[in-house]
Amino acid sequence: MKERFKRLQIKGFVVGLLAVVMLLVTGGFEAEASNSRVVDATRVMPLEVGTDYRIRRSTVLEFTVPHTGLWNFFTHSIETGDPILGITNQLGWQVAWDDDGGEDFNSFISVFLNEGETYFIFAGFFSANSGDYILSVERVPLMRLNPTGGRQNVNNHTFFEFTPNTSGIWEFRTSDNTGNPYLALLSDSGSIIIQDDDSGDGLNSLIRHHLVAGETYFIDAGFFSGTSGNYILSVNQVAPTRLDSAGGRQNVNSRTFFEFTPNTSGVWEFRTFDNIGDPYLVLMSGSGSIITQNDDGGDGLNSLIRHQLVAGQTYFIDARFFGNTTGSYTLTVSRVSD
Ligand SMILES: [Ca+2]
Ligand SMILES: [Ca+2]
Ligand SMILES: [Ca+2]
Repeated sequence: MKERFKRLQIKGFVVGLLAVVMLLVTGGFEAEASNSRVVDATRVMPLEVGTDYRIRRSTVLEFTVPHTGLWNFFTHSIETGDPILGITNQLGWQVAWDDDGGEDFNSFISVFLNEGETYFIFAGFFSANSGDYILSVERVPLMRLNPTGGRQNVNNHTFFEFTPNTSGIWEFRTSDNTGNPYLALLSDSGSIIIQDDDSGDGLNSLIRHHLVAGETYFIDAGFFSGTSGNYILSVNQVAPTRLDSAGGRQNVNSRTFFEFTPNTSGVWEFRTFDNIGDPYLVLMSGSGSIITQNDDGGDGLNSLIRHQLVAGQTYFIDARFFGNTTGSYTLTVSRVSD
């Protein structure tokens, strides 16, 4: 297993290096579209959706992403040889690579890409310069979640698109699992907002986050480290815990969203103490944008936020722990003199 991993790592490096070198020399490699389009072998040719590319020599193709989402690059119909695929971005950094992720010796890459960005696809052969197979690309259809939330069965790695109908705290929870669920929440540009492995019951995942109505998010519903299984994904808006408008104290035993509408304008203090673990506080406006956040401004690992608040306006306090850690603490909210 270790030997195999080592071999894969070396192959991955070689694929990346080859792709960069081939980009530097740009051209001289031959790809032939099976739909008999004339190919200019002196250029990096574009890779297009809906076209099969017959690869007979190591080739670099240029792919400009037509829609944000999950894309599959895969080889099939091998006549001879052992396909390998690599993807590099415009800076030459390797994004993904694969040797035998498909059936038999075929390569299979599934990767989240953003609209308008350009990538270079290296289609080659393991320990050989030639062979004969077909390369194709397809967009994985995104499942659209109901804007009011709901339940979905997840039987394999699935990307959901979610545009909530109301702003607030939304919860993504897995249950009834076989295997080890893993969830990630992504922005519409594909960057990870937050991810979680086991914050739910047992191996289940649980994410709570403030989402904005009308904005698009992606949920990467998968399994830990490429394992498989199935589970139910539940998406619900959850009511934040309401703090007294005059302040007070609260026990925090897991990540909690508080809603706070101060009764007087002025500087308010949010302070953690009696901590187990590493508290982390985030103060947000009523629309969910971050006003300020603090990790260790209090005693030891405790958090401390002082900020000018306006009477009658709603704020959220995301009372959590550093990173994905857990613990408990007491949170006090009080008006302090200027
Ligand atoms: Ca292969
Ligand atoms: Ca898990
Ligand atoms: Ca801290």
